[in-house]
Amino acid sequence: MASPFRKDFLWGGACAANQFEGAWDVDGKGPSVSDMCTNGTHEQAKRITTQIRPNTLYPSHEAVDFYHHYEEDIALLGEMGFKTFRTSINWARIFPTGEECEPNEAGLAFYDRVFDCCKQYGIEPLVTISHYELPYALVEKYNGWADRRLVDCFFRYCETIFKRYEGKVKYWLTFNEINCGMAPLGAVLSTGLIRGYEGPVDQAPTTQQERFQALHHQLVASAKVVKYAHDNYPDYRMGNMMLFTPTYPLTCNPDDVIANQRNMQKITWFCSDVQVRGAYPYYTKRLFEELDVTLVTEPGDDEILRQGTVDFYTCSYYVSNCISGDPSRTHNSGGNLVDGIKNPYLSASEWGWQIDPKGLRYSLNEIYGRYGIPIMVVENGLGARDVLEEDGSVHDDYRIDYLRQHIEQMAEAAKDGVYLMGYTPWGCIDLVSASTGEMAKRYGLIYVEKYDDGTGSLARRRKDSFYWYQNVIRTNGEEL
Ligand code: BGP
Repeated sequence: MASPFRKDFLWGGACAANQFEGAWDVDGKGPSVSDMCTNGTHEQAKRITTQIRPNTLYPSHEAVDFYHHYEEDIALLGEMGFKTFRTSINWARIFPTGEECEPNEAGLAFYDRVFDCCKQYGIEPLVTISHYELPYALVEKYNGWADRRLVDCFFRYCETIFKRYEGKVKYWLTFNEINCGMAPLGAVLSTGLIRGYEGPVDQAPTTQQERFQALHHQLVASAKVVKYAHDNYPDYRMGNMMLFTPTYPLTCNPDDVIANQRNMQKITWFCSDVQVRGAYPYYTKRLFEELDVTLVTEPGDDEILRQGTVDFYTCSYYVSNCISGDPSRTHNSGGNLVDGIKNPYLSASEWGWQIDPKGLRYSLNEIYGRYGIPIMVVENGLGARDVLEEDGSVHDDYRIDYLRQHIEQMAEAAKDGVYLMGYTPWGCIDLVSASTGEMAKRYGLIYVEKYDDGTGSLARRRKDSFYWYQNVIRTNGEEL
């Protein structure tokens, strides 16, 4: 049977600078928010510190050292047949404190080398401009995105990289999982509302007011740079990036249905409604009244949002959850940044993330039905413990099963008529977990010998999933 995927489907994988580059203070780079985070576990949250503490492990500092292994790593991605590679530029490598007059040439030159190397293997870079790499100096000075002045800092950073990588990069995503700024962890990693705060990353004291205000600044910044790119670089394709967690009504009780609809509006649709449609959605007024949020805006903001709509929609997809209208029901199911109630029909990963391949088909139809623009799934995958055999092999059939089931559902969505541009499963090279700081929670098709205590040779190994995915790409998804 012919592949349901487009001929130009962008098969690939995704990583983020802060989670795999390491070299956190090399060649003039400044510390980012992620560099101030210690390691943690599923049970014990990682901590953010205001200074680098002695005798403390900061997993991003070395990570898996892509900075010094990029040639070897990109060659492996090329061997798998990648058409695209999603990675981020580390803002703090380009503007170490966020406000220098001149960018850091050594940082810019590093990404030249990375993109040139991708080109050598026919791999199209897909660049996230901001993926938890806010220069920590902007937290100290401005309390992160709480301050409107970050819009200008971000704009200058974008002007710089758009100009520098013209001809090398075509696909750009503004903010990784922009909606995570509503959640406590996102208020640390994404919006940086933590001036002076030292403690567990899930307990930083922020209010809804502060979080939505910071989000407004990011939404304005995103729209400004999208418009700027459209005006100055007509070849550029600009995307948003959402954490997409579909939630279902726990039962067919209309109270559950309404509660779920409202939850979806707030968590899952709110930011993309702005980024795709160019205005705050109709339900904003009531939502803000209920959350006691009053936005401070500037004249012209509406115009900026209207003019800066994205060309394509992207999201991460890992889990689904259930929502009840009964406030006494406790949320007992996890996920990346958002939680909910367990779904009795689904199993979960060791980290409590519910596995729901059909939810992906459902989600893609919902997104396409709402917006009608091309969609790319830019994160998906199974965080699991792997066993490295003595002969260097890793038999990760559980990961192959997970990916196969999700690709099958993407194929169904494509047959349903959804315009799917591509698929980049998360952490194609093992890397540091964003939520826990662990190495043991691995997503990769490529194993890296690096462990939770910070030790390891950093040697790269091909997992079984590496060969499986190579064949998926070769057959454009016909052989799963
Ligand atoms: C998303 C982030 C990634 C990534 C992934 C997996 O929320 O965009 O940065 O890490 O989730 O999450 P984790 O690393 O916590 O398992």
